[in-house]
Amino acid sequence: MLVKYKIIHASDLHLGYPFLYLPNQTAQKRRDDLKEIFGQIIDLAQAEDVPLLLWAGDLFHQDEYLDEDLSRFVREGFATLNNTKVLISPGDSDPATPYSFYSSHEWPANVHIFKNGWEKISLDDFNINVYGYGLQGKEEDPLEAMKKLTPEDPQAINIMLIHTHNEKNPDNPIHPLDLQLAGVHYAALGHSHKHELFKAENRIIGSYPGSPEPLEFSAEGSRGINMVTFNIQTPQVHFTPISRRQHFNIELEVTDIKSIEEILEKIKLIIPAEKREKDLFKVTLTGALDIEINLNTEHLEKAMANDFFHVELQDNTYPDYNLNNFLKEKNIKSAFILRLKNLLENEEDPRRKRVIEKALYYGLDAFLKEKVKLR
Ligand SMILES: [Mn+2]
Repeated sequence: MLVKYKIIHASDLHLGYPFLYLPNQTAQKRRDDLKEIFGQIIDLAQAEDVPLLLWAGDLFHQDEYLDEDLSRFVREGFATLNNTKVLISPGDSDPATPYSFYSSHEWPANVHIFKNGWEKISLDDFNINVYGYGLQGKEEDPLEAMKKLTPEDPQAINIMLIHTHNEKNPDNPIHPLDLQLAGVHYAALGHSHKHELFKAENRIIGSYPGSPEPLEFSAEGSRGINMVTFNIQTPQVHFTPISRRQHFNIELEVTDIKSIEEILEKIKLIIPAEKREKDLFKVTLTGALDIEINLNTEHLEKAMANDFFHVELQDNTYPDYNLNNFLKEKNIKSAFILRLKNLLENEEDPRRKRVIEKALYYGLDAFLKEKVKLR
């Protein structure tokens, strides 16, 4: 008989994340968002009556201190899942050290935390074996651990649960071959904050669900968790968006803009009101800025603060000086411009180019305004 069921595969919520790039109050709201997302995952597990909730590490972000309330909140949440076995493989942000929540707190009976090398948990009713491996410190190499895994029962659905952080080789990506060699039907992975599917011969063999809520500006788009079903031993992965807010990086070209007010208007025009109140925006101003405009990003951010959940500005503009006109003058100013233009043309490194560009405009500020505006 074919039993129809779904399992949840989630990872990298990073509860307690500091959000250091945000003002304190906003950072606190974001930490509350993470708790809310945790609650949503619990609700989903209940609504879908999942027999398994797999957590592939970095549930907590416990770098500096342990928040007892957060631990209680999570344990109470898991305890409400009467029909669900919760399996956790700790990650590099929440390794199962002797002082971690995982080792020092009492967890509900339906929760199992992997922290002793490879362990197997079987769900006999569903013919599922989950092989889990938890990180206990930051020095372990999950890839090496994978090589030691040998699933015992080829008739069962064999799942591997692991957080793939690799201290010695942080950029070493997981290769589908690594997963194939592990000999499992589905690798429930954690660590990458971006959703990713791994396939071999057109079959899904593993996946990163990614972080269910974006943590950084580089994480654009909606984020979520995996709902996994099995057709005998073949997994089907349904990525389920769940994130509360999104990050947007927006560029605004200011070349034809005549005032600060116009910049504000343009930003509001690009970003609809409902998104302003909800999402997080980084607006990068580019192009030639009218030299009459006195741009102070901090003031501008304050002027917009009431209309936005979070907005920050990056000033990448350059002053709209007419260099060709200056060059006609044949004086110390034109000699300065000529010298720096020369340096610019001969420089290949984009970072050094930007430094020379800045020097050029700082110099011109000094010549023309007798005051240098840092940018
Ligand atoms: Mn991680």
